[in-house]
Amino acid sequence: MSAAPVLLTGFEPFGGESINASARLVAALDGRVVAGRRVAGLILPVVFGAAGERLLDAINRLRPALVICTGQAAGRAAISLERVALNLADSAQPDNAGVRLVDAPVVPGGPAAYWSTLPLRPILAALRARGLPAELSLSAGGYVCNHVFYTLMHALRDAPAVRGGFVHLPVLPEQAAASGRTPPPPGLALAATTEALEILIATSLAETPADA
Ligand code: PCA
Repeated sequence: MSAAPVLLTGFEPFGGESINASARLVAALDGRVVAGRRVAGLILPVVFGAAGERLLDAINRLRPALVICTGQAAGRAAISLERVALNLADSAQPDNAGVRLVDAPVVPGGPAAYWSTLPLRPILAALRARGLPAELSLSAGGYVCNHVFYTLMHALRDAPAVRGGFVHLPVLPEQAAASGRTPPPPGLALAATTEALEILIATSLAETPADA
């Protein structure tokens, strides 16, 4: 039997854009072998509820050893390692199905929050050692990314051997240039985010106990 894969997710474009940096990242890494495990890429809809359902389907089907979800956060200058998933959907922006949620739980009756189970400090150190811009982040926001992050951590709550977490990415340089904003948002090249995710996956697998 081949080793359990790494599940890597990104999102379709949203907010009127034609590109999502996280989808490009997933396309670049899908099928690659990192630290002995195949990366299985999955693009999620930017839709409350449906995104989480697609993620859970993939987890049940693939039985991954590690799950990393990614999304784009325009305005961030560094690869943001999200620390905490909140049981809250609250956003000014409607999702791609036109739904806007305010003060809504992700899982009714669920705990207020879950911590990421990725080894964030070793990942941060490894990324910085390679000259890649990275930071710890205290909030994944109240939109679909946090919704997916909470759905993931809730699903993994009884599977301590499977680490999971969420990473926000800056936009790509071409998105920054096309934004029309002055000043443009900071951009980070696909080559850099791809290398960063390989490091993140390898570090997460290396920090997982062998008997897990
Ligand atoms: N970013 C959004 C949702 C999809 C994405 O790539 C967010 O930060 O919630």
